[in-house]
Amino acid sequence: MSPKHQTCVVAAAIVDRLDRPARLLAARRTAPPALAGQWELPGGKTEPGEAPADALLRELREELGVRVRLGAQITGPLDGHWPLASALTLRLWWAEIVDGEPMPLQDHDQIRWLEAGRWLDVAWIPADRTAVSEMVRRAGGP
Ligand code: DCP
Repeated sequence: MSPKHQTCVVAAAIVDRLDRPARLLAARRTAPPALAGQWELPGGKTEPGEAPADALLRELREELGVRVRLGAQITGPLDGHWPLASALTLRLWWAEIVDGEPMPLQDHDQIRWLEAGRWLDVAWIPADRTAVSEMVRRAGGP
């Protein structure tokens, strides 16, 4: 399989504004049982042949009903990716909503805007907690 056909997981740190993020969107998963009730940065897997950024735009449209503009990638320690519990890794981007009001349409039963200083206030999936902690640290935030 060529690398471009390899599945990766993509997700977005959706914030109120890319140039000065204050609020961060968290979404609570409904499945699988091991992850249900935990919060994540919304996203999902790329489909065969799909570019990661395109997959992310599709997932956010399907799961939350929004169209977003992607900002910079938020780089993790594994060649820019973040480790997941599975063999897959996560690629993460900053994003800002350009159309639509986010709603939990599939895979989630709740979404929540976390105010500045409260980005760690939900029960994040451990991989996401690592990334969000690092985002807060890099921003010099609380
Ligand atoms: N994941 C994560 N943190 C995120 C997004 C995803 O830890 N911010 C993990 C959870 C899953 C895996 O990545 O173990 C794949 O994510 P999804 O189940 O959301 O992806 P899909 O919905 O695309 O998968 P499928 O097509 O298998 O339903």
